[in-house]
This record gives sequence, structure tokens and C-alpha cells, in this order.
Amino acid sequence: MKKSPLQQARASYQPKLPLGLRGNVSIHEGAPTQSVDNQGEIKQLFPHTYGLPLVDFQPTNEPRQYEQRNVGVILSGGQAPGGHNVICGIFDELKKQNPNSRLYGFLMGPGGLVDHKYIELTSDIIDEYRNTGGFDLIGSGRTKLEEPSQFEAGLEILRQLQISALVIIGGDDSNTNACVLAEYYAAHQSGVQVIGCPKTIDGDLKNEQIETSFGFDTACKTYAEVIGNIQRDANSARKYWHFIKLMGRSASHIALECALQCQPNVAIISEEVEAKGQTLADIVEHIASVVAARANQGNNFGTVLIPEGLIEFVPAIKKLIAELNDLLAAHKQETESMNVTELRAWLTQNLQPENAATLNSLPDAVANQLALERDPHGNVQVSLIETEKLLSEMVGAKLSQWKTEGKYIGKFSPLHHFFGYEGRCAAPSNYDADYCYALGASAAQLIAAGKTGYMAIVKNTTAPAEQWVAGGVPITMMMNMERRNGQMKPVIRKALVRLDGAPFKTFAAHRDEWAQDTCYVYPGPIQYFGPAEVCDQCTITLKLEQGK
Ligand code: FBP
Repeated sequence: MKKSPLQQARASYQPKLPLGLRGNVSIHEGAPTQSVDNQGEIKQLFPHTYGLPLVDFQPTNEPRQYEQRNVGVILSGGQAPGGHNVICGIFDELKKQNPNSRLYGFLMGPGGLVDHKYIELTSDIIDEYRNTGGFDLIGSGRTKLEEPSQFEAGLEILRQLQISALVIIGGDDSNTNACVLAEYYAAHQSGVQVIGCPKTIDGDLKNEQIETSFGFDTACKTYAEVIGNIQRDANSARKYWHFIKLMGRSASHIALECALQCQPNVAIISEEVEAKGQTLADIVEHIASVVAARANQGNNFGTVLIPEGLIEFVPAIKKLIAELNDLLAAHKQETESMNVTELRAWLTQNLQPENAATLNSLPDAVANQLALERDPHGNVQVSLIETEKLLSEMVGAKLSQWKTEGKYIGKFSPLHHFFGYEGRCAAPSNYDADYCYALGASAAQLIAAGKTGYMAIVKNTTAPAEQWVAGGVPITMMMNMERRNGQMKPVIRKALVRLDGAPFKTFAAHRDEWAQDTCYVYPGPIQYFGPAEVCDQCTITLKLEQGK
């Protein structure tokens, strides 16, 4: 494989490990835990993996013998920078514990376990992927592991390969499924431990125990670089309004972090839209008034950041999606074979009149996407909805109206961008490279400690890496019951942007100034080599959340 000079130099980067994982390791166990809500139901559903203690790893002088073991690893869901380093961290730690231990990678996501598609990961293979972006080492997929038949099919290959532990690297849905699998294998005394790792560029798998999901740091820095470049172009040419949609299926963490890094003229935060009960028309009015105010100063240019998931947070559309999900789940057979025109007609008849009206008020492309197929986890595929174009068209129409009313005197030339896939496979920042490697090593330690139904965690990551603290959190601790496809299900609670949190408050305190004036910041590209204050910084979100 031909490598760029940067790739070659980056291959020899040695990720920094927390002190607690460097030499001999002892495990410290805390008090029993409880789920964040619905304790009774979650306990009943997870009798073998509920109530376990939090654990962390500390350095010790006592050496320990580790038995030989075979471990499997799966990458699940969307790509996120650093996934390869999690696998490298597991591999190195396993081999350090016992050189005869082996690591197997299941191919193309959880489906690889069910379909028995795997490779053994040897040092020759692993060394090619150190500190690289992407998930191409073993591929990823969105197959949902939820049926006992899948668990049994998995068990067959695990037994064949004598694998006694499985690491599932994924987001909230995948880790929920990891816990279901852990419970099933524990209940059936299958002799297989299951450990999760917090992955997703969306940044919404975080809570008291998980500081951030890996990949968020690199993805935001990658988008912020390009947004900064666009802003500099906008400020040079002074003739375009750039409507930039940013990935993040649900939560607006990416849009918020990019706003904090780049100081754009407008950034919409979906969670605020929902809290204020705003309509699409309200959002359009807000953007148009910023465009008009800047035009009054002769500034017919600017940037608008739009979170990918916005549409689902507009209350009327949210209500519509909730009914659509239930209705389509209840009439799966009947609706499955319909083409989109038939489906739209059927929905108009069967939705509540208010929701049917909302659906039919949307442009066809958006309405069809909402009505069509969900991903395997039941999510609307928001990355396929062109919200940036929808909003700029509506803003253009509003400005034309204001022009005829004599309220606007500018020129509005919008350009559109969608940044998502550009950042999901970027070479991990030092933060993600270190964080992921430590998560992998931590997962291997949890396995050695006999744990199952845990997620590997690393805390205190705003400090230098040697002061980070690795450990594990019982997955059930992060669960509550939520409605999914018409049924109440145990799931890990998604972390949305908190409007009372420091990142949003900091943004809200500055946004009027950023709208009016041109306060752009140009973050520039991720730096891998150089002073720590340039190369080893975490996101602004994380610093503000941790009060740093
Ligand atoms: P995960 O939650 O699986 O990490 O995926 C996140 C994400 O990148 C979202 O931001 C985006 O909406 C979605 O994946 C896109 O999905 P796909 O890769 O299937 O196009």
C-alpha cells in the first residue's frame, strides 16, 4: 500500500497511555450502580449485568500472570477517526498480557459475527493501520444484533475460534445491543464476555462516566478547518452566503463545537429550536434578519451552520416522525411493497390530519425521505435530507418578500455545503489517537478482569494523557426505557446539547456579536507534530463541560 509522507511519519507515532495502564495494573471497584432511570424495568431485563460496580485501573508494583485468550472485535455503525487505534490498543495490551493471545476481527460490522466472516489480526496487519483514520481494517456495518438466533449464530463461531471475549466498538445503539448480548451470554453461561467502546463523531454518547465519544474531536477539527477556510474566502470575496450542514444525526454537538471554534454569523442548535417550540418559518425569519442586518452594513456575505438533525427537532415535524415510526412499524407488511407515491397517499389517509398536513407542507424531497425506509436502528436518514438547501431557499423567498416591502436592500447569493463524510475517516488527532489507544487497552484490561456488560472508559482527558484515568462503566448504568418503533425498549440515553451547559451558554453569550460583526476564527488544519498547545488540545466543548 503506497503511503503519503505524513502517513509514513504518523505510523511511528506512539500513542500516550495513562499512567494507570502503562505497567502492572490493579483494578479498583466502586459501589454497585443503578440505571439512570426505570431502575425496576432495566434490572428485570438485565438480571446478570445490572448493578455492577464502576471500575478503574491504577498502577501497581505487583506483576500478574495473564492467561492466554482469544478475543474478537467488531466495528459497528458510522466510521469515526481513531477506530483503528482502539483495535491497536486491544491488540498491544493482549499481547503484553500474554504473547500467545489472539485477536480476531469480524468483518463489515456485527453482520460478520452472525455470518462468520472474520480475519485474524496479526502484527503485520495491525502495524499498517496504526494512527490511521477509517474503519477499513475490518470494515463496519449497521446490522442490529438483537435476535437470539443472531446471538446463537455468533456463539457458534466464537466457540469455533475459542474466543472468550468480544469487543463491540459503536455508538449508543450498538452499545445497547452489546449489553443485550452480554446479558444473553451471561444468562446462558456461554463463557463469552462482551465489552463496549464509545464511538461516534456525533458526540452524543457521553454522560457522567463517558467524557466524550471518540472521533468527535477529529471530526469537529476537520470540519472547523474547512469552515474556517470558507469563512476566509467569504470575508475575501464578500459576495456569498454559505449554508453549511454538519453531520450529527440527532444532537447538535458538532455544529456547536464548530461554532465555538469558528465563530460563524449563524449557528442553529436543534435542541434550542425544540425547547423554544420554533417552526421552520421562525428559523428562516431569524437567518433572514441576520442577512438583512449585515446587508445594511454592506456585508452581503456570511456563514450559517445547520445541524444535520435539525428537521427532527422542529416540534411539528418531530410529532409527525413519531407517528410515522409507529404507523409504519404497525403496518410494515402492508406498506413495504408500496412505491413512494402510493405510500404518500396512504399516509395522507392514515396519519392524524395535523401530521398529514405537516407532511404535505414539506417539499417533496424532504417529505419522501421522512416517509421512506429507516436505517436498521429505526432512525430517519437525516444525512440524505438537504436542509441547507431547504433553508436557503426559504431565506431567499423571505428576503425577496422583504425587498418588495422595502425592508431589505442587499444581494443574496447562497452556496451550499454538507460536511459529514469528509471528517469521519480523517487521520485521528493526537487526542483521538491517544484516547482510542487507551480505550482499547482499557477494554483488554476489563476482559482480563473477567468483566462483561461494561464499556471501556477513559476520564480526566482535559489533562495531559499520563494523568488520564482508564476504567469501565456497566452499560446498564447508562440505560433507560424509550419508545422505539412503537415499543418501549431499554436503551442508552442519548446526550443532547444541554441548554444550561457551559458550551451552549458560551455560544449564546456571543452569537449576537458574531452575527452582526465579522468575528471569524480560522482554526487551520489538525497538527500532529509540534508544541502540545497546538497538537494536544481537546475540543472547546469538553474544556467548557469540565470547567477548564
Ligand atoms: P454512528 O452514530 O453510527 O456513529 O453514525 C453517525 C453518523 O455519521 C451520523 O452523523 C450520520 O447521520 C450517519 O452516521 C450517516 O449514516 P451512514 O454512514 O449510514 O450514511
